[in-house]
Amino acid sequence: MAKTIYVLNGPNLNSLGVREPEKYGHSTLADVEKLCRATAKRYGLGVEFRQTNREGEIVDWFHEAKAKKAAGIVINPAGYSHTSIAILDAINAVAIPTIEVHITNIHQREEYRHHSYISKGAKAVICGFGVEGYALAIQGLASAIGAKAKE
Ligand code: CA2
Repeated sequence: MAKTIYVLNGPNLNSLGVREPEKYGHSTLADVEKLCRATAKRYGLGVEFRQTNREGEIVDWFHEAKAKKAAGIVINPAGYSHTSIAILDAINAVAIPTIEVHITNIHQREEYRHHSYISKGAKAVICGFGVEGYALAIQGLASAIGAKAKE
């Protein structure tokens, strides 16, 4: 059976491509989902793609991913990156390789965005490549879990 990865998106990312395109670009979250599915397919991976505005729901999804034996997780925790010890605890609790993605380069932005609690538990962090960062995260995750690209 095909391995599955979870792609989790935090608060306000439902506005992607609709508001503040000068900051976050013109791709919508539906476009990001298509990009993730197409990238994962190249490695024979299935995708569970989710977005929520609720912190606890993200924590629940980590435990669901564990219960369903997900092979990896890509997460853009959005604003919770800078506040959430609960999501960091969930990453550590489930011990599934997790890649943190940010569309923007958070280090070029306001001081309060420079620190992410999530990074401490993430296998790798990608930021500043726009939504292409999701595809890069899936490629890196595929390599880390030994999923080979199909010809
Ligand atoms: O660069 C990223 O991907 C962020 O995770 C985006 C978060 C921000 O809080 C992080 O510091 C960096 C914000 C997500 C909100 O997304 C919006 C998209 C379009 C319009 C408004 C918000």
